[in-house]
Amino acid sequence: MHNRKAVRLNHEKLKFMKRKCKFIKSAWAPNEYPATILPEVVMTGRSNAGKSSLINAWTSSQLAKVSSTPGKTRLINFFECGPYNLVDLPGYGFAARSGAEIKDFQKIIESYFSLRTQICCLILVMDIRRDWSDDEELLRRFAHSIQKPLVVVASKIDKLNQKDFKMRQKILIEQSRAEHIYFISSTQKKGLDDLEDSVYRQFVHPKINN
Ligand SMILES: Nc1nc2c(ncn2[C@@H]2O[C@H](COP(=O)(O)OP(=O)(O)OP(=O)(O)O)[C@@H](O)[C@H]2O)c(=O)[nH]1
Ligand SMILES: [Mg+2]
Repeated sequence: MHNRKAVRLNHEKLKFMKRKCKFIKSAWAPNEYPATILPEVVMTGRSNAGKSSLINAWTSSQLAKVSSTPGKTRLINFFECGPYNLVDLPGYGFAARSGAEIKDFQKIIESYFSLRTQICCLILVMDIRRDWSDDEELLRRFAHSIQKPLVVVASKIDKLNQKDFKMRQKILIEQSRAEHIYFISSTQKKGLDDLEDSVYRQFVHPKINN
């Protein structure tokens, strides 16, 4: 059992340490992964969903490359964020990629998930305006099969007015059946503190203390 005060103090310390977030490296093959055993919080989701933007908002930096053209992130990018790493993956569902390229991406992502034992949770980023699709369902089942918690993050809430936001929020909660779901805007830095706080307390901290 964790002492609540200790967790809180630890998290205050984390917030301080977060200022020192840094890019570690990009990797493709497993032998290129950084040699660290820090717990890893992994961003997954469709291309253009806002994974890299979330990393930038999370780390208050411009460390991750962002683009309005889908398919910007092409390697596995590792960022050190105090006592844990944030990992940015290439997105799926990007139609302009060739069949061979899609297979290559699947292979590197599968290798990462099967070899990286310190993964503490998967964050599934999706645009709040999109419906839960077969791809998201596959990812949900996959996370379950490798026994990793899945946190759904609906991004770009700044694109909706209050009425549409409420409607989409309700729909996504129903469609995803997610135990953990957050609604954020990376550009307006909304909902981030709550997300980081929960991910840290529920998934990172227990792993550090194991
Ligand atoms: N308005 C708004 N735009 C956002 C937000 N998050 C991301 N975007 C925009 O969405 C586009 C895609 O963002 P990225 O962060 O590059 O998306 P990604 O999921 O990393 O995409 P890939 O690297 O292709 O997998 C960019 O034009 C971002 O500026 C947000 O919260 N609000
Ligand atoms: Mg990206």
